[in-house]
Amino acid sequence: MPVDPLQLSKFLSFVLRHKPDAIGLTLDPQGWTSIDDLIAKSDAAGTRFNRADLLHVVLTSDKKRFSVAPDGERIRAAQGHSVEVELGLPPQEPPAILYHGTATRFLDSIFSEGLKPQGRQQVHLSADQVTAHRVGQRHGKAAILTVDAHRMHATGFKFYLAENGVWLTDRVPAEFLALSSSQPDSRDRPTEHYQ
Ligand code: HQG
Repeated sequence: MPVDPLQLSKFLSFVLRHKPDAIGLTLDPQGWTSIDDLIAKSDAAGTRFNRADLLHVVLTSDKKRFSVAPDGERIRAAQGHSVEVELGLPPQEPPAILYHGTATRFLDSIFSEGLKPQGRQQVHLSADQVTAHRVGQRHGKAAILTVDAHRMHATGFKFYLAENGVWLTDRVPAEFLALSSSQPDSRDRPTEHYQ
């Protein structure tokens, strides 16, 4: 039976970000795992796909969720982990303003506690509002927050750019947050990659 790329992508997110042990897989400290091992262990657990199916998902993933190492032998999720990983990304100077999409019902808590990684390893930010809006909509009525990344960086906070264009930081104190007044429009193109 042909492999459904969406189902395979969801399965890969599950094992490479959250529950590698569900199929007996081990990630190295940077989150990489052997492609051969992944295929074999998935098969043993009842999810059958081959290398071509996997590479198809890697190449066509709308958000470039997965990265293949230069040696072609290993794969990891680019970001979004709840398991502890050290992606080994170098700290980078961020754009002056970054965006975070959330749901309106979280705003009171966010403005009192700041942005926290919650179930993930880091807070996820985007360079454009369209992406932030889409991320926020996953949780309910979307609200877009602006993050004064310039001032955070100048204060000593570290920022990392994941392989798929998502910006990561450990937390965002409330003093660096503001509610964005503008709605995303068609001139604000997403920076994420599309098929
Ligand atoms: C919120 C998707 C209350 C935060 C996306 C968010 C992204 C707080 C939720 C990636 C809070 C966590 C990550 C506080 C943060 N009080 N709520 N103090 N601090 N929150 O899913 O950023 O499609 O873990 O605003 O595109 O929504 O899976 O994080 O609403 O890149 O590839 O707590 O996941 O990528 O939700 O999404 P999440 P996220 P994929």
